[in-house]
Amino acid sequence: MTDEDVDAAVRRLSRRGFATMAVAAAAGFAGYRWLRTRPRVGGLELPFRRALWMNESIARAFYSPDRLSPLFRPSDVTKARVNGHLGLVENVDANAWRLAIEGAALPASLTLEEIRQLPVHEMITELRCIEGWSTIVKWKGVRLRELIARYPPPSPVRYVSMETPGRGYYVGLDIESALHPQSLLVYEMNDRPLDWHHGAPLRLAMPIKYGIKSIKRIGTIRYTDVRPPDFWADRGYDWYAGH
Ligand SMILES: Nc1nc2c(c(=O)[nH]1)N[C@H]1C(S)=C(S)[C@@H](COP(=O)(O)O)O[C@H]1N2
Ligand SMILES: [Mo]
Repeated sequence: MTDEDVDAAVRRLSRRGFATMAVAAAAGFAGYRWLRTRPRVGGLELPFRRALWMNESIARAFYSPDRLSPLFRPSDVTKARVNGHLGLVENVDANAWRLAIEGAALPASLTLEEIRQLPVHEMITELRCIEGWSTIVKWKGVRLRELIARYPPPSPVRYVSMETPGRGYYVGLDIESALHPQSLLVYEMNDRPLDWHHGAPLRLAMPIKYGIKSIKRIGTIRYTDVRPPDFWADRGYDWYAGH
């Protein structure tokens, strides 16, 4: 698919979006009341949830492992910002921590040292929060696809889920996005080891998706064929969350 095809498709969609708005406006308050009384799926009325599902199918059709999130220069790096402490703890003992990989052909429990032995990848990318702000961050770690290749599932799977120890925060990822070359398991941020606010000892950085998916303090990675629940999707946000 060329950029022109994408542009044309987006134009068609925004026309369709405009038409929907016009109908909604004409329907007025009755329509609004109808919408608000629809059954809810994941904290969201069904018609809205359907719109997110449609967005997802379009985003997935346009997905390509070659489509990279923009890269930045070291001088572009901004002051880090902290957002969200769900599932985090202040006193992290990196020596006691393990990364569990569940659903793998051979179950694995890795130390931080073992993860640091894997091929290192660095990138300077944008962390975009759905709240509307963004930062430019230098990340260092190992590609998720490298870890998946070394500890693969027994047969191909459609999803990967990740959660903090204790499951205070959890995300669900489609396998295509998990295998994207810019999906990185990170142990250093802006040339320093991660601190606990940013998810020590290991977090995800996934610039092809909104910040909600970049889970901090990963405890478990699990392969599954069933779409995994996701903390913010359970509270009304988009499950796919690509941008
Ligand atoms: N464990 C955990 N991971 C999390 C969150 C959280 O609350 N808990 N918040 C998410 C959100 S909404 C964003 S925008 C990013 C922010 O990452 P930062 O604090 O390193 O800027 O982390 C994501 N990962
Ligand atoms: Mo966010």
